[in-house]
Parts: sequence; structure tokens; C-alpha cells
Amino acid sequence: MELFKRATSVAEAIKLGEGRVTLRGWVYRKRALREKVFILLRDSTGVIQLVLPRDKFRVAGDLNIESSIVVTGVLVRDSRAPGSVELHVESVDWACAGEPYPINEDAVKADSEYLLDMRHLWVRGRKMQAILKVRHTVFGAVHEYFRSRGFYEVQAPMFVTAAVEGGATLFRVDYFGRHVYLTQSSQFYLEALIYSLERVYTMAPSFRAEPSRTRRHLTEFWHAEAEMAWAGVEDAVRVSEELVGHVIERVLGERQDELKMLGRAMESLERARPPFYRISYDEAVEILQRRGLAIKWGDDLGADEERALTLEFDRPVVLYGFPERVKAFYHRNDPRRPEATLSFDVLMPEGYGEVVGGGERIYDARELVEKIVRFGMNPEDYQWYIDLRRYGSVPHAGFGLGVDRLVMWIVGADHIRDVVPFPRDVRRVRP
Ligand code: NSS
Repeated sequence: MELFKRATSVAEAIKLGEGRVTLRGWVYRKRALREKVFILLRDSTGVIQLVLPRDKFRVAGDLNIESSIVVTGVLVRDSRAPGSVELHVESVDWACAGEPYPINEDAVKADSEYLLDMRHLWVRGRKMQAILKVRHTVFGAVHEYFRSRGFYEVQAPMFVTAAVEGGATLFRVDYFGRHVYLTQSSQFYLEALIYSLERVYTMAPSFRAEPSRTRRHLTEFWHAEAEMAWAGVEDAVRVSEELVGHVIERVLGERQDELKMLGRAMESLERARPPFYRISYDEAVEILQRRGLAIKWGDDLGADEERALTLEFDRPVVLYGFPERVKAFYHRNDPRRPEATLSFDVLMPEGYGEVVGGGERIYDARELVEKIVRFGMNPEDYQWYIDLRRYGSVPHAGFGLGVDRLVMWIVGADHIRDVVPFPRDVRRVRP
């Protein structure tokens, strides 16, 4: 184990540019000439070229892609090498030869699902590595934002007994002979916790039995949710756009190399600073009608509508004031206009669409029961949720951010699956 501890990271070695070091990692590419073997060595920080005289290291000739090795040698600057530094290897200290690596161009071409089946290996790839680093920064930035703004982090259960976002996408689980569900959102639990902590947030998986395969739906996704006592819809809008802006700023600060490698246009990210554009649902319907879409007031905006709308904007958009019937029952209706709700979505530009959904909650017990009944649901299923309104209710608001969707926009991915290491959708729960 001493041997492994002595190692220098690839990024550090490239920075050093000279001296004797031990490096450890995996064979990324290999090229054997008559006298020398060139190996690109990959670790979590980068790639560097190793040069091994062939006669000295017969083992090097046998190493397949992704074999693991530890080598010691001398760093030499060479403008032809990637990173302009290479390691002239003096000793191979350790090697674990891999079997022929199954991910190759032919296999990928032959089967469109191949890389998904091979996710347990594909996560090593440089593209996935860059995306995982962006995810890391995004998750850290979400916590950082909330904690620095006086929100307490809380945890909600994943086994629940009632729908938050409608019964159609509930996953039913056998719970010692009873039926319970996997949570669609932690919102109701956050609403309970504001009476203790006033401003709360959580980041956890949410589950939706989404029957269709789309570019932006998973059955299990990461959900960052916040809830605030003594707050209205405008407060929730402001916090959510600040949160999204903060996350993007952090990624721009920490992940330039990864964004470049992924070919993401930096300007789109730089433009995503709050305040975002604000358009009402009414205006959105007009814009869409002008573009020739068959939509009328009262219709929900689907992926096509959101796409058409966000192609018109170069910055994120806050869409507010949705009709009652397209939003979940808990949204407070606009007292000045009861057919509309005090709700909003944040949509990302370039056709990406919704990443945040939120709004003001009904805080009056009678109003809540009436709406539950009007929505054809059973108030008994929401007994404890209604209870919250019976003991010192306060105006409150909150929202949920789809973290994977935000990462998708940040890296410019075509599909949400591409930004999750082990994605789950209607057809896939493996690996
Ligand atoms: O259904 S939401 O619009 N709203 C809620 O769940 C609220 N209960 C949140 C709250 O106010 N606390 O979902 C919120 C976001 C949505 O904007 C998407 O970005 C994301 O969650 N979301 C998803 N991401 C990936 N896959 C699926 N299936 C998915 N569903 C929602």
C-alpha cells in the first residue's frame, strides 16, 4: 500500500513538468511501435503519455485498454505529448491486466442500447467523467446556496401514503402487505417542517412512474426542494432564480475545462444570471398561437410548447399564473383571478424547458378541503396535510428544482440519461 500512497496525480505531474514521480491509473490508449510503447494513462484528474522502451517492459505490450498500472519514471517536457509533458518510465511497479475491453466502436454501432447496458464501465469514459464532475459541483452549489441563505437542511421519507403530483405517476410498493408509494416530492413534509424551522430545503430522489420515454423524464430523479414560511409566490420565484443562477456561476467558476471538453457554449451559461425573463401564462399562450401552435387558454404546456417558447429566449424564463386545472391541487388560486393559480415554472432556454416548478400554497384549511374535493380526491387521504392548516397556519411558498434537468442544460446534453451515471426510465433499471 505504501507504493500507492506515494503516487502523484496526473494533473499534478503535468504541472510539475519535471522530476521523478510515481503515477497510477488506467490505460486509456495504447500505441506500440517497434522499440517503444506509448500509453495514455488516465486517472481522475487527467491523461498523460507514458513512454516505455519495449525490451525493458514486455508486460506493457500485453496490457489491454483499462488495465490498471502503477509506474515510476522521469517527467520530460515534450510539445508533441498531450499536456506537453510525458513520463519516461523506469519501472512498472504494479499492473493488473484487464481482459479485452468490451466498449469499442463496433459494439456501440451494432446496438443503440449498448452503452446503457455497459454503464458500469462507461462511467470511466472521459465524457462521463467530465459530466460527473459538473454534477459534483452542481450538488455542492445547491447545498451552499441554501445554507448561506438561512435555510435548514431537512430529510423527508421516501415511503409515503398519498400523491403530491397526481395519482397517475405513483409507484406502488408492497409494505408488509399494505400498499404505499414512493414519494413524488418531499413538498408536504417540507410544509410541515416550516412550522419548526421556517425556511427548509432538502435534496433527495423523487420517483415518478412516467410511462413514456422522453428526453427529459426519468422514473427516479434528484429533486432539490425548498419551502418558506411567511412567503408568497414572488419570494419563491426569487429564491429559485437565485439558486439556478448561483449553481451556474459555480460551474462556470470551477468547471471551465469540463465545459470546454463537452463543447458547451460558455456564453449561454454566462447569460443565465437573474433576474430571468418573466412572462405570464396568458402571454405564453399568445406567443405560441402566433407561432401557429394549436393551444388555447387552459391547456397545459407540453414539451413541444415549452420547446417552441424557450427557443425564443436566450435566457431562462419564469412562466407564472398557470390555470387551476393544469396545476396540482395544493396551489393557491389567485384571489384576483380565481381561474388562475399563484404558481410558476422556470424554463431553460434553447428549447430545454422546465427545470423548476413551484408557487404559493393554500394555507386556509377550508379552501384546501374544497379544492381537494373539487379535484375529485378524498380529503381523508390528506388528513395530516390539512391538519397543518389547523394550528397556526401561515402564508407559505416553495418550489422543486429537477437537478438532473439543470445539469442536462448546463452541459448541453440531448438526453437526461446522458447526465445520470445510472439512469432509470420506463425500460431500464439495470445496471
Ligand atoms: O412536478 S414538479 O413540477 N413540482 C413538484 O414536484 C413540486 N411538489 C415541487 C415543490 O414545489 N416542492 O417537479 C419539480 C421539478 C420539475 O420542474 C422538473 O425539473 C423535475 O422536478 N422533474 C423531473 N425530472 C426528471 N424526471 C422526471 N420524471 C421529473 N418530474 C419532475
